[in-house]
Amino acid sequence: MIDAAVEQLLRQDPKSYVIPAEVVANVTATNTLEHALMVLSKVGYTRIPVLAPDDHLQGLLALSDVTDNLLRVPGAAVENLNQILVSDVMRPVTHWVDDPTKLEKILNLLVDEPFLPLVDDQMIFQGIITRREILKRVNYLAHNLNRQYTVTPKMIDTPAN
Ligand code: 2BA
Repeated sequence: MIDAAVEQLLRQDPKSYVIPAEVVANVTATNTLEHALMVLSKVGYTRIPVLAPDDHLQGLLALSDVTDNLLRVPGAAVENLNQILVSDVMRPVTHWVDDPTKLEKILNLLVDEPFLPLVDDQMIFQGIITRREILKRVNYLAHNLNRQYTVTPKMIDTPAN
């Protein structure tokens, strides 16, 4: 369980740590890997969501999924990637959240995941919650806890004489 005071401070403004869908780089499952490589190179992110035309979250695509295919055939050119679709290589989404205020789950999952997709109850993509945005909130907490709460240690160590 997260301490109530910590949770209250971390989720003071859940919107502040959700990157909305409109600004999240993505590809669709029917895009070719050539197109996906262009998108990944342009945005600079190593892993992005794969969406259906109706914005359903379908999977995740990592840069390494594309380069693995490129390097599989010695001497292959980037044009060869237009024979392969994102749907052929994308990874399933194993972790996501449907409520940005579920901080316990979010903090636990972000230990191992660089970001978590946020979806509605129909799996329609709403945005992402990244490690960076959550760390910004943790930083805020670290600097503001004692402005809003009185924090006193339960036990005070007295140095031995
Ligand atoms: P990565 O692409 O592996 O990026 C790891 C961290 O490197 C990012 O952490 C960010 O601090 C920095 N970074 C990488 N590329 C960047 C860029 N083009 N502009 C600014 N910073 C960049 P987080 O910000 O915590 O993001 C964690 C992961 O979330 C990223 O992992 C990426 O997979 C995804 N992500 C973040 N913002 C995204 C966006 N707008 N569109 C698509 N995916 C995004």
